[in-house]
Amino acid sequence: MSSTLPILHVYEHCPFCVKARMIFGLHGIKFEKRIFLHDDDAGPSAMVGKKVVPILEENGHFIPESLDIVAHVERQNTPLLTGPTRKEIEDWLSRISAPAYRLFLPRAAAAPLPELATTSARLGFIRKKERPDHPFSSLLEQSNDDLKIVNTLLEELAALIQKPTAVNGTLSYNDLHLFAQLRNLSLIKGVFYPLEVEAYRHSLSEKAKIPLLEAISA
Ligand SMILES: N[C@@H](CCC(=O)N[C@@H](CS)C(=O)NCC(=O)O)C(=O)O
Repeated sequence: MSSTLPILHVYEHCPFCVKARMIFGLHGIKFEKRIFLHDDDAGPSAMVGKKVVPILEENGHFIPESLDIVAHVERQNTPLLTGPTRKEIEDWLSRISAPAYRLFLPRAAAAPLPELATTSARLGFIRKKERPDHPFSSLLEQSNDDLKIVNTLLEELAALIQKPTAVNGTLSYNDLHLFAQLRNLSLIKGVFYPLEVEAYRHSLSEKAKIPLLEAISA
């Protein structure tokens, strides 16, 4: 019998995919998670005309764009992301983005991720993401400096978290963006989580049914 569950096509390391997965998990809606190999250009292109994830496949229709997927699920159910967003959270996310990405990228490239399960997928990922002026080796050499920045920012975040279940007290779009970033950080060893952040990331992981990446952290 063929499955009638919605299908989310994702990469495991992709923060945009985490946002799409979160909205299903938070609503308690079952879906099938399918992971493209990173060098499979044809699969996503056949669905939405370009190589991109996440893609929601539902009743023969394909929706790309994480926030369009989120809006679609919210429209079809009693909305959950009803809380206000806060500029402090958006500012915090933009400040952590560069150091977090420098730490994340070389570790993701070496991690046992399903989208990198073949040699050609992994090599393709490295070729696409590694910049000649910033080779992964130099990003790794910079890790201690970046860890200091990230750990200081996490101290600041602790003071901004209003409840472990929602950064602003009630679930909002801020929680999607924040948890997606924190989940990526969980791939990095040496990140220190103040109590408030630790409680928040575990609570969201559980509520959204998206495991952190600690088991494969480096
Ligand atoms: N605006 C899109 C961005 C999605 C995006 O950039 N996805 C990345 C993966 S994290 C992607 O598919 N990049 C193509 C690639 O890695 O080849 C969204 O929010 O869904």
